[in-house]
Amino acid sequence: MKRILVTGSYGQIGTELIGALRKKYGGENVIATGRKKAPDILTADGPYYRLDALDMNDLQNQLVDYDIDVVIHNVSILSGAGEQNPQLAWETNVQSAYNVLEAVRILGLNQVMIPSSIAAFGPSTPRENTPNDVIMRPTTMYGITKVAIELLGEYYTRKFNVDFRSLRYPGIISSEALPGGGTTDYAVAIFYEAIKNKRYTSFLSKDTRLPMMYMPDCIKSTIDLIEADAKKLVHRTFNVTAVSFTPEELANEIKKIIPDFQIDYKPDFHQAIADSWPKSIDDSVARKEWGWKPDYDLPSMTKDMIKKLKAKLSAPGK
Ligand code: AKB
Repeated sequence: MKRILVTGSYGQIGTELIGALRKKYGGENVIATGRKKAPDILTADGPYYRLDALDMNDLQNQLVDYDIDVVIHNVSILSGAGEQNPQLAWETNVQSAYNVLEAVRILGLNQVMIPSSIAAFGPSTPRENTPNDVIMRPTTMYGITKVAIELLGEYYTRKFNVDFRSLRYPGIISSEALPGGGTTDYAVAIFYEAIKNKRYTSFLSKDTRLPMMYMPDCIKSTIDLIEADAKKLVHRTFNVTAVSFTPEELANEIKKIIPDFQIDYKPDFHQAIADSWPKSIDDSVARKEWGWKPDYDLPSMTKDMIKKLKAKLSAPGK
């Protein structure tokens, strides 16, 4: 049985990952942490601790007190927010990841998982079917921090035998917690607006193709990688994806369920970020080394997302 501490747990991924981890490993064995006061969903069936991952003393104390084996370090400033405040993005993303890696090394913990992103690629990377091992020269601060974290984690594996693992998440679509400050966030906001107002203005142009994944696949990939046999891992950082689509294609899929939905396009500063990222991802290395396979495509994701969000938004008080 593992005891897992998750940082940044009230974010888009953490909010749903905590529930899935608690179901699998038991509520008491999954410690949700974050700087803010916990939302109810994170305190219902397990511990929550207010932790700033930049506070190395507190971080190490909690890892010892809770007798942790595995850390999932989800703290991150995303791409759009990172361009608004690059200094904060560097400090938050890289310094906290360094603290976590150091704490895992010093305390001899079993494993650390720190997500990366398709943002780790840049304009000189091939944009179609981007391979796992390829030139990476990102032009956003967020992307630069993700490359730094990948390299740092792999260094800790080579040099100190730390079991570091990382997934390059594409855009994640989910109905529980909103993402904040990302470039792929449009693919979540569009669903809220389609249900509430039947119209949406996209900050990306209609033909901007990006790799994406539905939350159940995101959670599955995360748990599958944590559980993967270390002996089978040749790599430590993995491309993962499920689908690639444009805002126009997503809008057309939504229109099949909400026929009077309308979309228009007003690209803003996010467009340049998206234009520097892959359009589609080759995740064959993850498939080969630990059996990755997504469950959702664009139609099945759209159907499930609208069903879940309609139920959520019609609940009392929403
Ligand atoms: C973002 O848009 O910044 C993130 C990401 C792709 O890592 N969702």
